[in-house]
Amino acid sequence: MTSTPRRIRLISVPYHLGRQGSGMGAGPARLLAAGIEGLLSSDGQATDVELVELPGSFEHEIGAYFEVQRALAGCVRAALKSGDFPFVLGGNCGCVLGATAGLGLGDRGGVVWFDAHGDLNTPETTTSGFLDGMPFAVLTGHCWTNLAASIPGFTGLPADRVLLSGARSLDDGERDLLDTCQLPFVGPDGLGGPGSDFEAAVRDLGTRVDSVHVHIDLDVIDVSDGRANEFAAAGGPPLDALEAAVRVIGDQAVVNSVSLTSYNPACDEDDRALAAGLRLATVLSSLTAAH
Ligand SMILES: [Mn+2]
Repeated sequence: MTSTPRRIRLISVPYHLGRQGSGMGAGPARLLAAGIEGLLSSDGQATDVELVELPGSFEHEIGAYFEVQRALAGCVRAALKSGDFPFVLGGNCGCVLGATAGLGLGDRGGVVWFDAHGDLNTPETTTSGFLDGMPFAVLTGHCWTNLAASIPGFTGLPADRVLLSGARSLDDGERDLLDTCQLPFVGPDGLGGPGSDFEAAVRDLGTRVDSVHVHIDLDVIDVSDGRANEFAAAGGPPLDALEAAVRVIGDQAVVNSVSLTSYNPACDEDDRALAAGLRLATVLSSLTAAH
């Protein structure tokens, strides 16, 4: 689908587990310093940068994690009101919660989620206690329901309106949840452009949704293409296949917003994950056309 590019609102969310600039929370600033804004503007598309900041001081990790999402939801809503396309540069995957809440996905909005992991743990299944191993389970209404409801505009999505893509590092509890709720899933080998399993899955998703939020956890890239964060995993898709998959979404669906998250510069000694992130950001920016 082609049409006029929209002005991009680059929303930087430099938080990880409620702490500013810590670990993956340093990712957005690194991507900005590497020139992501200029890159997105290079095809003549105007780009604005906005920073999400938490009011007050850090008290509780879980509370702050959701407070970041409440602030992000407000920024996304404001961007849409101005007619801009929300492009979230997030510390971690929790940003999908704030982004989709700000959009107000209603009855016909969906999410395409790229990640090496499932992010489908719950407080009952996690063995590590890692809160950012749970946001996909939160999005689909399986846990933290009170806190999720505190994000203005948040509604849990039924499993048939999401697509998990590229995941290969799933805990037993996450596999159980994936199976029980029959959440649509394409593994790393199925990613690609026209004719791929991924394209078929996006087309199928398109029968149930009118528009999608596209989320990329940068650790979806194979570790041989760069170490995006401390959870980087082997067995990922070739970068070309990943790029082709992101492009094919634009052929099959209206993209309402995007998020690129979970880049920890401290893990990326040779800056190759950074380069992959910038490459994927450019592909994501090609999905911003107004339909
Ligand atoms: Mn993730």
